[in-house]
Amino acid sequence: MTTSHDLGERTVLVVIDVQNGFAPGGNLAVPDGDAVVPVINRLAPRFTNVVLTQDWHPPGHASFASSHPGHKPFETIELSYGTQVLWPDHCIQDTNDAQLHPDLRIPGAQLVIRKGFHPGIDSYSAFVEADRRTSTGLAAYLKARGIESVYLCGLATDFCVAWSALDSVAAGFRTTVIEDACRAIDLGGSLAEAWQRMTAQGVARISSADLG
Ligand code: VGL
Ligand code: ZN
Repeated sequence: MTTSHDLGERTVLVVIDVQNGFAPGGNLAVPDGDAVVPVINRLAPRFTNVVLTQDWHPPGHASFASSHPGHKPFETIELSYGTQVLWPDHCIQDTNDAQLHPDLRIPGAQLVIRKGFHPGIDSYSAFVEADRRTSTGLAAYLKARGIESVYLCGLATDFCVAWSALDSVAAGFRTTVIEDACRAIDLGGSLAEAWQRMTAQGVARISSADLG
């Protein structure tokens, strides 16, 4: 890609859910999830603005299979707001599983946005929760700071990164996903589907090498 990338004041890097729970040994381990850490550690200092997200569920959260007797992780069910994939218990507030990965080094990160804390609503997106109404406040925060362009990386490409990217476009930000700084869960073709949807909505797909 020959486009030039301005990583300055009007741009933010949003680092999605780089937490123990999504790394090897975590409760919802993403294959090779910890491989994003060194890539993101190199990228982050190049951006003027960096924001992190943290999946932050209360015990008994509606997205947990354990909250729905007779259901198992990775099945889907219908909740009031639509279809929900059921997950193993993960990223429970204030547990080790919910902590940011210990090797993540982003001292300059300006905001940690926690999501998924409403007991009955999941939130893959950093912007709008799964009921598609409840805002996390992130778009308003970024707009208040004059941000126009959002770069995304982290875990997992096909869930929290993709949903965040789609909502970023919908909120009016120029939106780019840094593919090699992400890893996917890939449930039943979800990764290919996520890229199709992102590309169709105008999300740019780059590699960290494209940033020069
Ligand atoms: C995520 C499933 C459940 C993610 C979070 O970070 O992609 N996926 N909670
Ligand atoms: Zn979650």
